[in-house]
Amino acid sequence: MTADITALADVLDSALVSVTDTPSLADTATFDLDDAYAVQAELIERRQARGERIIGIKMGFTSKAKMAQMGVAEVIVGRLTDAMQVDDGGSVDLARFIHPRIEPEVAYRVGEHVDLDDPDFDLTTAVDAVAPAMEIIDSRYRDFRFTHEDVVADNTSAAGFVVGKWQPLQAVPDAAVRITVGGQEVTGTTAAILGDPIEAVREAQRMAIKRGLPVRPGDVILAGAATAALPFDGGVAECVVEGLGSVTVAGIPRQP
Ligand code: OOG
Ligand code: MG
Repeated sequence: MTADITALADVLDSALVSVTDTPSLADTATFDLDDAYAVQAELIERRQARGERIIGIKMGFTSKAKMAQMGVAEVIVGRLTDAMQVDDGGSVDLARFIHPRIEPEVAYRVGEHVDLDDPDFDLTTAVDAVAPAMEIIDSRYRDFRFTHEDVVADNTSAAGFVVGKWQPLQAVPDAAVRITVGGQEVTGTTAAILGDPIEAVREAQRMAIKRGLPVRPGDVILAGAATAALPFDGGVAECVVEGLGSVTVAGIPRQP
């Protein structure tokens, strides 16, 4: 039997809109990775119908720390919309989320020339800026418990992100990374991201072509977290990437 893409998208879209978790889809439905990307595409269409704009893509599970924390060992790709973006130094109402976590990211910006249809095109030479960033992830699944297919269907837990000041493109193959929030701190290195976060851009190109995701001038590409994510229950979260500077966001705690 083929998976009912619309029915699976219904479950995840209502979890998103009602800010209520849902059990893993894989508990009760059979669907493969192609189905999962089809569910993700349908969810994105619904967001667009509600007025959101696609402004980039995000890579996931590009580091061993993330793979180990979440139990998925495959690289995944999801989409970023304008409604997810929070200004650097800005604040975000955590009541928007079910059980938000925050993680350090490296962001790349796509330059003017991009053509995924050209076989000689190389996205790593088309990015023109790099910045420290953070991602707020908010799995729609209960207790962040999901399979590889589940998390792809759920647009890779994408919920929010903040990009620091864009810097002229420079290599950051082994830059120290630190994220602090709510008295907790995690440190790591950008080398944890596929050996060098620019490799996540190469992977983004490969997966965007395979999954038919557009990549346009000005788009943001998140390379994937170098460390495990931290709970984001309120207060200021800060991420510092050596050589790139810092980025902050304040979380307004949910009212009891
Ligand atoms: C899935 C999202 C993974 C990353 O940076 O590895 C991700 C999750 O952890 O819920 O964004
Ligand atoms: Mg991430």
